[in-house]
Amino acid sequence: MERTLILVKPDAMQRGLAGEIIKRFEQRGLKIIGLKLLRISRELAEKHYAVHREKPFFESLVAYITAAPVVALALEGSDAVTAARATIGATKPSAAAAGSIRGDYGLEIGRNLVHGSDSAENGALEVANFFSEGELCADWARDVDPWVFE
Ligand code: IDP
Ligand code: MG
Repeated sequence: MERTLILVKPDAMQRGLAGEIIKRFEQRGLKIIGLKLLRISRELAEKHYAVHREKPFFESLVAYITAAPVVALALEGSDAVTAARATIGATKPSAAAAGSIRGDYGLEIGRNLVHGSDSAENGALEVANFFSEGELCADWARDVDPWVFE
């Protein structure tokens, strides 16, 4: 089972889309093992987006992700990273497939509504950056699991 960190970004929070976005991952069958509302600090934003530190959009990205609270979700499932990124859609919302979150609700790259980890390794690291072990319900079994996971 893989883990992935999902963030409902500040623009989605301001637009009242948190429930709609969470619903899509839940309906897909991914298991919620962590869920909280938080205001991302500058320190956490710089750590989370460290790979983009040298990019020209880094400062605006940090300002964006710290501008309002976010909902952080830790999800678990088979191929969770790939499945979640398909549900999220392409980075540039104007080019994202209709039916994806970004393709249904977004237009611009700097307002793309949601984050999802890009590899299993980063999924595990990012979940650990946002959640302490005590905040996760890592071992609950759903009655439906045998009907979602083969
Ligand atoms: P991802 O969120 O689809 O994984 P990344 O390339 O990892 O995309 O970029 C992280 C975030 O940085 C994007 O989701 C977006 O919010 C922002 N971003 C990426 N490229 C640009 C850009 O060219 N201009 C402004 N913001 C950008
Ligand atoms: Mg990324």
